Amino acid sequence: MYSLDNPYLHFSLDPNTGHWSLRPQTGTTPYLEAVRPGLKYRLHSRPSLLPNIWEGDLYDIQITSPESAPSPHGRLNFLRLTCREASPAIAALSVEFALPEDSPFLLWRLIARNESDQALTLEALDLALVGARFKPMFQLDATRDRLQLQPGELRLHPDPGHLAFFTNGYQSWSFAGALQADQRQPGSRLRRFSDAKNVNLITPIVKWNGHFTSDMFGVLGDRDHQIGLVAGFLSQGEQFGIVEVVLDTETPSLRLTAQCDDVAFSPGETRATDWAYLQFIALDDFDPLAEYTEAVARENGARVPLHTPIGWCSWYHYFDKVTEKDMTANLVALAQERERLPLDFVQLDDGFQAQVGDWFETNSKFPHGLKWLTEQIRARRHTPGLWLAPYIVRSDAKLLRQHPDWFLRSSSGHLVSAGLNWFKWCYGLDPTHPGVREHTQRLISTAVNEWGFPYLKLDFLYAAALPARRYDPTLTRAQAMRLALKDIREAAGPETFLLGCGCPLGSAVGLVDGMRISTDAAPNWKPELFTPALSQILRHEMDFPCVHSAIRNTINRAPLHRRWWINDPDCLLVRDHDTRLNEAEVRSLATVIALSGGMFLVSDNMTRLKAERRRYIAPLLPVLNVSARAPDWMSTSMPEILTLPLTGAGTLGPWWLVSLFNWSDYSRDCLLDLRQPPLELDPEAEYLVSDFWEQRHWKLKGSNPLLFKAVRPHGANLVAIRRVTPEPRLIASTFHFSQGREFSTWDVAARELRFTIDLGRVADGRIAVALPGTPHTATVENEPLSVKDLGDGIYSLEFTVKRTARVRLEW
Ligand code: 9PG
Repeated sequence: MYSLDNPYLHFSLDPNTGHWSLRPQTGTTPYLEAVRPGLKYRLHSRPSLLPNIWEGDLYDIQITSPESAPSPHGRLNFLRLTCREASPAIAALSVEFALPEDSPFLLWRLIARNESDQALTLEALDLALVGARFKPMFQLDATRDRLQLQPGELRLHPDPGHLAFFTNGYQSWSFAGALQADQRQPGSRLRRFSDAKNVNLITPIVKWNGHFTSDMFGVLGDRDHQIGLVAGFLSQGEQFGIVEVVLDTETPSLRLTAQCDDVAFSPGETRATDWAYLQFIALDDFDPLAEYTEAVARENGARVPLHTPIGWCSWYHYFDKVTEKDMTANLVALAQERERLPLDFVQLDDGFQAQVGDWFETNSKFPHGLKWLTEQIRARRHTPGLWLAPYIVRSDAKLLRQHPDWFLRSSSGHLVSAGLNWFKWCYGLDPTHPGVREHTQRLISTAVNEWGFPYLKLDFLYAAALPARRYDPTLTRAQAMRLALKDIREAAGPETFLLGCGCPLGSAVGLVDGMRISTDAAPNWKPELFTPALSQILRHEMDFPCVHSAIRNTINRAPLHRRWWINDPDCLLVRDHDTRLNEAEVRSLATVIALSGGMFLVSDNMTRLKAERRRYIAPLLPVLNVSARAPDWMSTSMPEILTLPLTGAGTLGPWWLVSLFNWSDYSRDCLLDLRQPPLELDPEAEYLVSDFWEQRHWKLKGSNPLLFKAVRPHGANLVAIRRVTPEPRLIASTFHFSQGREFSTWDVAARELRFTIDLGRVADGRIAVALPGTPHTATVENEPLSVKDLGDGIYSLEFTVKRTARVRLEW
């Protein structure tokens, strides 16, 4: 046996079979045993024949002695395996295994070589096959006898509990969340119209209960024992990487595949995969995906700007009807209010262009053009942003007539569908075509340098990666997607804020600054289209615009935030006109967006927004840079709990922000046991709970559950929970949803409390503090401040913060 060890993991490689195993240094489970690689290819001359499938029967095995080398993940220790198919060998494989010296994960990749003198096409490289469901039919030994091959085994616990799988959808809008063993992978009824957008078209459609696929990474979990396995890829530069699991027995089956898209594979050529990743985790860790998401960030040199964009977007109120006048009217409203509502970016979305594809011309609704618009925006001290969809073209665009050779086509020469969008068929541009590359780069640099946009929302990016025949036939879809994004970044320059949207996630790490990680929001809770009957048909569409699906992905993809990029949870809609969202739903959306710590764009008509609804915008600013976690992330795709531990100035912290949601269609009680992870409150201690939206507070013993009676359907609560201590302390604040992060100083002396609130905006509000005595002096910015005695040693202070406010209390 050859092995690699670090403080966490023991990896072993069997020199007789070439199969490998991974287990923890301590304990007998979880483990993977006898894991095999696999390869699928075709003879180029006979593309219609079934592919040759080589699954783990390895010959001429050679293993190099361990080597070590530095990497972004610390020093790595390597083992290399080389092997062949049974003779006559057409393909040869090497597998490189790398165990970091001091991190709890395994990395490995495959390098395939065409050993024959025939042209091949490569379909897939399987990085791992393990478990009964991915057992090969049979293998041939060197004398061509049929032998039974060991299927290998994946076991999370000796006595397995309920299994679940966290799936990450292909692109921004695609479903992400946990699925249980008795559920099916969510599918769509709109297949022909929507699959090109929302799913990786090469991934087989799985139909049984407990059979799931995921893009880039997935998490297999045993919920009863809170043990999980993260399986995925560090990058998507070479191929799109897929995780497939079957949870139908106590030992689940796992396959990791790098999709090679039938690219040409000539004699003597080699092709490597991206690095695959495995890690055992505790599902009830506060941040169980930290290690994996950070490794991906390091591998790709992720861009994470310090400042999160805050702004306004035209789409979710005006949609494609937006006019130049709507833009200027909202700009005036925003500029007038910027003291109280500092929404910096003014982002024009879809609706200005002559056609999707014909970007260099505006339509009649924008008579002054885009340069004029950015000048207007800048004149009012706002920052302009623009929506573009550079790789998708609507069937009625001029570009299709002008450059039919720029488009992705099937092997029979037909245009490849990019799905039905805006009720028209759309097609994808070939990002490997020199004409397309020149055109796209000119578009991006025109938008940045001529029109003057330092912020671009780049949408429908998946259209560059559709399965098709490409100008450069040697590139996989993943390589073409990466090329497309690199061209965009190069043309935009390093300073431009690029927001990816409709984009395969793993492809964009290191190239975009922000990424839409959610399904589109909409002014409705569940999917709606034209008529109640049609809406009913769409009710179970997981990737169709609606607030419910936007919330689901925003919660489930929180671990990517500020690691791969800044997460964009999509826009906040708070209006009470032109919407079917009720106030409970608005409150839930506002709460989830605020707790995501991500980008913050409002998409209402700002000239008509009522004061009662502004309370769902202003107190959410400034945004937190951290995101809350759902402790129930593996039990349901719609987590009902969000928790976020915070610290503050002086003795203000630590405290927890907790949100409980009622996603059901009926009002019901919401309850949380505070003794459980991640809060683990002291059952003997006393805590103060302060409800932000309802503006009330109460005391609670750690042994009592947090309980909200009769929460409205689709409704939310948001509370701060702090331990009761004898010193002067904060009870509640209406200035900021975090109830504490707005304080930049908090200094307690013998008979005095001084604090500073830093909001970066003007706000009227109220705070409650507990003090050991009644204050005789109270000032804000050296002006007298009136204090209201609420009893029980609690005092309420009402004042205006003009960006900052220094308060002093003496008793
Ligand atoms: C602009 C919008 C917004 C939005 C994007 C994206 O027809 N369709 O199927 C369709 C799907 C998604 C979609 C638009 C249309 O949304 O996510 O924020 O920019 O484009 O058209």
